[in-house]
Parts: sequence; C-alpha cells; structure tokens
Amino acid sequence: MVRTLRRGGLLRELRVDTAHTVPESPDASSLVPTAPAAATISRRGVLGFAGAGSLLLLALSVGQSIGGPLRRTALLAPHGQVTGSGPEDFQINVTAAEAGIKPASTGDSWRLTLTSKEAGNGPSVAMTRAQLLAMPQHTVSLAINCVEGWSTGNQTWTGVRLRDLARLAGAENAANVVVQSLQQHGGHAILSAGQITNPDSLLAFRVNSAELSSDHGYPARVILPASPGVHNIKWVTKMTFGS
Ligand SMILES: Nc1nc2c(c(=O)[nH]1)N[C@H]1C(S)=C(S)[C@@H](COP(=O)(O)O)O[C@H]1N2
Ligand SMILES: [Mo]
Repeated sequence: MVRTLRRGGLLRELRVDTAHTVPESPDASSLVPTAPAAATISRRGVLGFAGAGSLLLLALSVGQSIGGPLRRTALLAPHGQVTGSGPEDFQINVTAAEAGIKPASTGDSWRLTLTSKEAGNGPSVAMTRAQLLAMPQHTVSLAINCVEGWSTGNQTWTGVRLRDLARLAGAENAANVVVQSLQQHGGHAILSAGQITNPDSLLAFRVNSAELSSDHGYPARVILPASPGVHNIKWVTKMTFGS
C-alpha cells in the first residue's frame, strides 16, 4: 500500500474516484493479483473508511485512558464499575463489602503468616503490619490488567518484595507460593517461582503515596508485573511457599 500510494503521490490518489481507480501493476515478487477485477472502492475510500473507523473507536474509548470525568464518554469501555477516590481513583473489581471483609480482621490483630513447606514442620512467621513496613520498601509503576477487558493503567505501588518475604519464610528457592486472602471464597492464587523472584513483585501497602483503601486491599495486596489481574490478591493474610 505504501509503495503504491508513494508512487502516485498520496494527495493525487485522494482525488481519484472508484471509476478511475487502476489496479497496481503485476509484480512477480509481491502479492499483487495478476488479473484483478475492476475496483469496487477507491483507495481514498479505503483510507477514509479505515481512518473514520479508527477515529470513532478512539472517540469512544479515549475517555478510559484519560480517566476522571471523561471516563463516562468511553462508551466502549466496561461500565458500571466502582472506582476509589482521590489518589485511588481507579477500578475496583470486588469491594471489601462484597468480599465479606470485616474491618475487625484488618485492624491491629491482622498478621501476615509466612509458611514454608520446604522447612518441613518449621515454624511459621507472623508479621504485624508495622514489622512489614519496617522492611525495605520498594516502589513500582504497574497496571492491573483484568481478563474481563479493563486495565487500571499504571499506578505507583509501594511495599515489600515477594522474594524478601520468601527469604523471611526460609523459602528463597520456593517453586511456588499460595497467597491466601481474608476473603473466604475465591480469594487465593498460586504464584510461580518467576513471579516470586521478580524484583517488581510486591506485597503492597500503599498506592500513589496513599495508604491502601479497604476496597483496594488494605492491609496488603499482591502486585505483579506481566500477570493477569486475578493474581493480584487483595486483603492478603497468608503466604505458603512450596517446593
Ligand atoms: N481477595 C481477592 N483478590 C482479588 C480479587 C478478588 O475477587 N478477591 N479479584 C482479582 C481480580 S480478577 C482482579 S482483575 C484484581 C482487581 O483489582 P482491583 O479491584 O484493585 O482493581 O484483583 C484481584 N484480586
Ligand atoms: Mo480480574
């Protein structure tokens, strides 16, 4: 297409109607048909159709990328979604209330239990949130990409590396980890060794410099690079490293 449009000149081609549209000259080394039928659409028609279609898609979806009040103009984006507010103004898949998270279970009594199957009957480690916040904190810019077809766009997450938690559990070489949520049903994921050791894989406590809201997973949630959203478990309470 580029070769043909360049040869005649793009502007000249834009003035040619269907009746005057001539086929490309046959060429043994390309895919140009040897005996094409008469044109049923002009080249400018094809460009206009594709261009107008692209602009329409852009207009109906750009609001989702920009966010804020413009999100409502994104008619092609998933709708009826809950979002947070302020720095946490991005999509929430399941709210704390829907997941049945009781405020009492996320308060001072909350612990992150780290267990290693590798260590046999070795003791579990129970970390308070203060202890976790005293560990080296790392910040990553990552999006949550749900398989249902929406993305939060990049957000800035801060927390501890999963691999540092694996080391705490005595499971530096774990082959996988089962991450368990306070949520009774459906709130768990099994992560691979690659996901554990990636330096961008975090158990996050903050997002965009703010404390995680309960809907975004307070007291702690998993954030992973290059993974389906469903792996980013919220309201994490237990991690069991396997060999
Ligand atoms: N505990 C728990 N974590 C969860 C889920 C859930 O239902 N329960 N949903 C997952 C799915 S499918 C996605 S896409 C992301 C969405 O994160 P968000 O709600 O903060 O946008 O969380 C994941 N973590
Ligand atoms: Mo999801």
